[in-house]
Amino acid sequence: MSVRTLAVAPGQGSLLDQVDDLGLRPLGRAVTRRVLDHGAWVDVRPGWVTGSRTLLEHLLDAVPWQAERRRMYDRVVDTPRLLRFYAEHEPLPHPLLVAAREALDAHYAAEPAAEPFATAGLCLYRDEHDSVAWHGDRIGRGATHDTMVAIVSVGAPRRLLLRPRGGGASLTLPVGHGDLVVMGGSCQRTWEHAVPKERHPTGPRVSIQLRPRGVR
Ligand SMILES: O=C(O)CCC(=O)C(=O)O
Repeated sequence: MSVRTLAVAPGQGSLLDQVDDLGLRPLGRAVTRRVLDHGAWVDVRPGWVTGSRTLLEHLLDAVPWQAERRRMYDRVVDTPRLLRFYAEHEPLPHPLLVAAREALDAHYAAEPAAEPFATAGLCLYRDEHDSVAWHGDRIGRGATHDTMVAIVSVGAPRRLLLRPRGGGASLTLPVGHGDLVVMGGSCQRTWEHAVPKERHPTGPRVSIQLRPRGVR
């Protein structure tokens, strides 16, 4: 599916997106952790990818985006975003994603639930109408074991919401322009996350989710 019509409007990126070369800033102490209830945690590293507008434009063009269809009652409908899943050992669509995966493996090597990040799920939110509903990544081991899911965002900022699975106040993380969020501990089974639709016009955002083997 071509998404060439989603070209990024001039001035749409942040200033940093436009002036910096494509690259990765250090992780280290720039990563801040928020400890959540029930053994979950979330790490944030704003602006991890520099020059992320270049990466956005490349991914919009080079990734063979696919629409996914879901049954809803008696109808089959398109899910409101485009997707492409890269299995373990499948070449990734840009070398920066390989560098990001290696940097994350090194940074999180000492975590109790450390495992190499193996797969990459890419999602394209074309505009403010695209979204993903509340869910945890509970296909596979995320349903029973602590794990980590790293999300790198390029393009227009959206809101990533997290809430305890049984209900409770949600927290909101802005994600776009090269930001990194890592959900860890029990987050996939005790918390849910969502990217809601927005009311105001929003440009494209690509979310790159890196997961260990057997987590989806
Ligand atoms: O857009 C995001 O960053 C979240 C995507 C997500 O939760 C998923 O695809 O499972």
